[in-house]
Amino acid sequence: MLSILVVTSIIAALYFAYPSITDAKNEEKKFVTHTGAVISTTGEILDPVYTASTVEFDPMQYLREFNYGRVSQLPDGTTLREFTIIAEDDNVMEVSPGVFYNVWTFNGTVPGPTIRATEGDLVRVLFINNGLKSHTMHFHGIHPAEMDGVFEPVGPGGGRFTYEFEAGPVGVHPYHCHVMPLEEHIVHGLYGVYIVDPKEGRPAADEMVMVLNGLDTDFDTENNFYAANTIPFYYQHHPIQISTNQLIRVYVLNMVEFDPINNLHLHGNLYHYYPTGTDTVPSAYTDMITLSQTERGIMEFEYEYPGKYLFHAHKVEFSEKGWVGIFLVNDNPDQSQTGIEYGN
Ligand SMILES: [Cu+2]
Repeated sequence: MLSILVVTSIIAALYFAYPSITDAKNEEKKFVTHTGAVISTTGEILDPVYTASTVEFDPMQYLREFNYGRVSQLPDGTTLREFTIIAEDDNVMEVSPGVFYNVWTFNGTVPGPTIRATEGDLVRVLFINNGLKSHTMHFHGIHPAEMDGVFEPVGPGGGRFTYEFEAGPVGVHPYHCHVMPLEEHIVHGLYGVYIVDPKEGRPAADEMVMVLNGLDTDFDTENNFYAANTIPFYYQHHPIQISTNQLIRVYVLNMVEFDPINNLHLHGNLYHYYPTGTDTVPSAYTDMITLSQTERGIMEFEYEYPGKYLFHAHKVEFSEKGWVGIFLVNDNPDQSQTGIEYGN
C-alpha cells in the first residue's frame, strides 16, 4: 500500500515539474501519403473551454436538407444557382459524450451542405476561407481545370475564390478540400455532397443523404468512431421515420479515410443501386454494397412491412463503433401517396 502511495506521489510530482512530458499538444504527427511522402502536421488539440465556438449539428435535419442555391435566369435562359460556402477550421464539436473533436467545416457543419442543381445549370460557388489554414473546394464532376480546386489554394483569414461550372454529369458527387496533407483536411470534415438532377427529374420519393464518415479523434491515422452523417449511433437512437409502400431514395457517399473500404447493409429488404447515380438503370438489386474512398451512388427501395429495420456497415468493427442506424417503417394510411414532391 505504502509503495503504491510513493509511486503515485512521484508520478504526480513529475507531472507538475515537467508537464510537457504528458502534454500531447506538443507532439508533432507524421502522415505517409499515398505517394510515400512523409508530411508533418501539428495534430493540435483544441481546448473547448478556450475555443470560440462549438459546432451544433443535427443529423436528422441534415438528412433531408438540400441547398438549391439562390436561383436566377441568365439572358440565354440558363438557370444560375449561386452558393456561398464558408470554411472554418478552429471549431470543436462534441461528437460523442465527452469527446470533443476539432472539426473543419463548410458552412459550419460536417458534412457541409448538400449542394443541388439540375444538369446544364450554371453553378457559381463563392468560397470564403475564414480558417487558419489554406483550403479549397474540389468538386467531382466535369469542369475546366482552373475550377478543380487543386492548384489554387485559397489563403486563410478571408481568402476568396469563385468556382463556376456547368452542372454535370447527372449523379451524386462529393466535394471536398484538396489541400495537402489531404487526409488531414478530409478527416477533419471538409467535404459534402453535390447532387446533379436529370432534367426530366426522377420519380417522386422520400429523399435523404447519408455520408459515411469516420472520426480519428486521437490523430493516429486510425478512426476511433464511424457513422452515417458524423454522429456515432445517431440514427439508432433517433430512427429515421419512413412509410410503407413509399419510394425511398438515399444518396450515399463514402468519405471514410484510412480504412480501404466501407459498406452498407439494409435489413429486411433489398435496394436498386445506381453507382455514382449517372445511369438511369440500376446495376444491382442487393442488400449490400461495398464502397472505397469517395465512391457513391443512389439506393432506391420501398418497405412492404412496417417495423424497425437496421441499416449498418457489415464490417462489424465499423458498426460497433457507431455506423449503425434504424429505419422505423410506419404503416402508410394513404396507399396513393408516393412521396414528397420532387425538386422543391
Ligand atoms: Cu483544407
